[in-house]
Amino acid sequence: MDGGRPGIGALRGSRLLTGSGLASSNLADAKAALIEQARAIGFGTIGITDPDAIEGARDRLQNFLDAGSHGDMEWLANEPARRASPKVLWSDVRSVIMLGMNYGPDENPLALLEQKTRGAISVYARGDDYHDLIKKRLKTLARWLLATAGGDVKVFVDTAAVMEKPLAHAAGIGWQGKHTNLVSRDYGSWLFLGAIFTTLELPRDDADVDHCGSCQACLDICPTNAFPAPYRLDARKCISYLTIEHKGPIPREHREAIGNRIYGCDDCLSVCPWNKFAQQGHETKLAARDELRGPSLAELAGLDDPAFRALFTKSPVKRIGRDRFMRNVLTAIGNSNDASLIPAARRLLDDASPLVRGAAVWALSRLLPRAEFAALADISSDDDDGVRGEWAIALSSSWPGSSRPSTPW
Ligand code: B12
Ligand code: SF4
Ligand code: SF4
Repeated sequence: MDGGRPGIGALRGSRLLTGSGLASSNLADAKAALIEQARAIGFGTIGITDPDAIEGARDRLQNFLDAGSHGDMEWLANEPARRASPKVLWSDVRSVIMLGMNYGPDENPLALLEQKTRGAISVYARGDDYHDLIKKRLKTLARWLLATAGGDVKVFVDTAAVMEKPLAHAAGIGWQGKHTNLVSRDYGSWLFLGAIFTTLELPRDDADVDHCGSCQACLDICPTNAFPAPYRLDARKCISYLTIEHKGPIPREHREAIGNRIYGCDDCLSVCPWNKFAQQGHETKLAARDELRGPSLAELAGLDDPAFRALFTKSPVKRIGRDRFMRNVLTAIGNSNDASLIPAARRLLDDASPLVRGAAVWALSRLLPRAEFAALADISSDDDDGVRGEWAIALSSSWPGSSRPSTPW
C-alpha cells in the first residue's frame, strides 16, 4: 500500500555459531527452527524461495506500468528492474524468506457498507499501523537468524522495491488470486506480507498452486470495475488507490461508486470463498479500535487537524493527512442520501483547503434540492480554479432532484 516510507532495514551478522546452538552447516535444521521461531513471534505462515523464482513478474510489472495502471504512484515505476528481481536489489541474496501475519476481521466488512451515515475504514487500517509492528517482528526474527545460523540479512515490509505477492506465491504461502492479492488456504485473503532476504542458502519450499478455479466473485463485486482482466488491476480505478494514494480530487466518474468507503476497500477480499477458512487475527495492536469501526460521518466532518491526528494516532490513516481524509468523508456524505449531514458539509464549504471545499461542493450538490444548492453558489468568490470548476460542473449538470432529501433548516 504505502510507497512513502523507508522500507529497508539492513542487519549484518557474524558467520559464527551462536544462539540455539544449531550448526550453520545444517541449514535444514536452521530452517525448521526458523519456522518455529517465526510462529512463536506471531507470523502465522512462512515459506522460503529462490530469489530468481519470480522472473515472470518482470514482464507483468512492465505491462502494468506501460498501461499506466499505477496512476500517480510514481515510486512504483522507479527502477522496475530492482522491483522485479531481488538479486538486482541486493546481489548477495541467496534466499528469500516470506512471512504472513493474519489480520482476519471479527465481523464481515461488507455489512458496514449499508450504514450510509457511517464511514467504512478498511480492516487493515482499523488498528495500529501494520508496517511498524511487522517491521519490528521481522527484525527480531532476522536477529535470531543471524545469531543462530549467521549470514547477512535485510528485512522488508511493503514499502521497498520488492514484489511481495509473487514472492509469497513462489514461497508456497498462498497464491495470487484473481483480485491480485495473495490468498491462503489457512487465512483466506487476510494476510499481511513481509520479507527477509538472507545470504544463507536455505532449503526452498514449493510454490503454491492457483485455487481460484472458475470463481470470479472478486471481479464481479468490484464497485468501480477496476479489473480489466482476471489477475490484473487498474489501480487508477481502485477505491483503495483513490482514497489513499491519490492526492487530488477524486475523479467524478468514481465518486458515487465509492459509497461510504472513506479509507481503502475490502470488497474483493471479503467476498473470496477461501475466507471460510480464515481465522480472526490475534494481534491486539492490529485489532480494530472501537472508534474506527464505522465512525459517524457527521463527527468525522468536524475534525480539525489536531483532532484528526489525535483520533488516528498510530493508525495508517494518519498518513494521508486531514485534508485528503476530509475529501473522502465528504464523498461518503455526498453518497449518504441523508439530509442530516447537510450542515456538516455546508461548514466545510469554507474550509482552508481547496481539496476539501471542492468535495463539499460535490456533496452538497448531491444532497440539496437544486434551488437551495444554487442559492449557495458564489463561484466567483473562490480563488481556486478547481473549486470554481466543481461549482460550474455541479450547477450545469442534470439534477435528479426528485429523490433528494429536503434540507433540515
Ligand atoms: C502498490 C500497492 C497497492 C496499489 C496497487 C495494488 C496492486 N494490485 O498492484 C493499491 C493502492 C491499489 C493497493 C491496494 C491494496 N493493497 Co496494496 N500494495 C501495493 C504494494 C506496495 C506493491 C504491489 C505491486 O507491486 N503492484 C504492482 C503489480 C504489477 O504487481 P502485482 O499486483 O503483483 O501484479 C501481478 C499480477 O498482475 C500478476 N498477473 C498479471 N497478469 C497475470 C496473469 C495470470 C494468469 C497470473 C496468474 C498473474 C498475472 O502478475 C503481476 C506480477 O506478479 C504491495 C507491497 C509490496 N511491496 O509488494 C502492497 C500490498 C499488495 N497491498 C496490500 C493490501 C492489503 C492492499 C489492500 C487490500 C488494502 C485495502 N484494504 O484497501 C488493497 C487491495 C486492492 C487490490 N485488489 O489489489 C498487501 C496485500 C497482502 C496480500 N495478502 O496479498 C500488500 C502485499 C502489502 C503487505 N505488505 O501486506 N496496493
Ligand atoms: S479494493 Fe475495492 S475497488 Fe479495489 S479492486 Fe478490490 S473491490 Fe475493486
Ligand atoms: S474471490 Fe474467487 S477468483 Fe477471487 S481470489 Fe477468491 S477464489 Fe480467486
